[in-house]
Amino acid sequence: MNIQWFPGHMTKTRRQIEEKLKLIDVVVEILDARIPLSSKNPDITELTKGKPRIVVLNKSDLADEVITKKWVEYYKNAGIMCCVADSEKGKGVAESINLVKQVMAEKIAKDSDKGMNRAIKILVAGVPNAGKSSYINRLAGRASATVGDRPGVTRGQQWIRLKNGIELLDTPGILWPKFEDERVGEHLAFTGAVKDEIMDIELLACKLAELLNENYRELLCARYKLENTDGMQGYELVEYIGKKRGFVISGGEIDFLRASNILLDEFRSAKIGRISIETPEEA
Ligand SMILES: Nc1nc2c(ncn2[C@@H]2O[C@H](COP(=O)(O)OP(=O)(O)OP(=O)(O)O)[C@@H](O)[C@H]2O)c(=O)[nH]1
Ligand SMILES: [Mg+2]
Repeated sequence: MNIQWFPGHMTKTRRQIEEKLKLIDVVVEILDARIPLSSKNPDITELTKGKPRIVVLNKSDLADEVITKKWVEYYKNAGIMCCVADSEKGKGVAESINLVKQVMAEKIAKDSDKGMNRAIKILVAGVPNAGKSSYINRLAGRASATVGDRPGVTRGQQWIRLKNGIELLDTPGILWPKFEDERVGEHLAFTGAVKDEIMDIELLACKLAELLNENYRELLCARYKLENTDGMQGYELVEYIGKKRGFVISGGEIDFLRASNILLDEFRSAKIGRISIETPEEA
């Protein structure tokens, strides 16, 4: 799929992160728990090299619990601090701050020896729509940052100060100029990290349908009352979904775009079920 996903403002955000880096103590990278591989931005890793880092597996309420547990194990084995969060309900966000304090413990102790009480400054980074602003709002206990269910909501950087003195820098979501593997772009698009306007929604839905039929067939069939989907191609599945939902246009044809949008929407909101697209075995 040939997509233009890297608008100019992302270059600007990268530069702004670079400029602020000197101030930053810890990086909290917000990943989408359904796609921890694809939502890990290699540019952010490179940009923040040398800074202590914590990974937040956000939107865990939408992901497959069994697979999320495997991811936690994976990060633990890799020596990466990680926690599981649902920033919409506020689950796991406090735990992430405990991890921040843990990685900062030595510095905090040194500061306190010198009689200093410096605020910890956290860079909150991640791909568009991962839930960065929601995470910050949950920690702040107020709607300080604008949130929206589409990518590209946050447009500028903003410091938000918590009651305990910790300061968080909210940043616009960024992608990177080239996806090495085209599946990365697809997985980001499934979850809504790439603007739908630039995607071929029908093709995207076909790819998702095939993937679900392979890994979550029971959920897919139960949701759309499908039968015998073994070996079906993506377009056959989407058409079948459209037929079952009665999305018929003039001449008895199936409204393929409508069925495509429904499938994507219902995957994104976990109406089909809690689904993870990527497992640690692929890492
Ligand atoms: N179910 C669920 N939804 C979430 C979670 N975190 C955020 N959301 C929703 O995801 C959407 C995007 O959230 P934002 O906080 O705006 O995401 P962002 O990373 O700041 O996005 P940009 O600023 O566009 O890069 C919103 O509709 C949120 O309500 C979560 O843990 N679970
Ligand atoms: Mg935001």
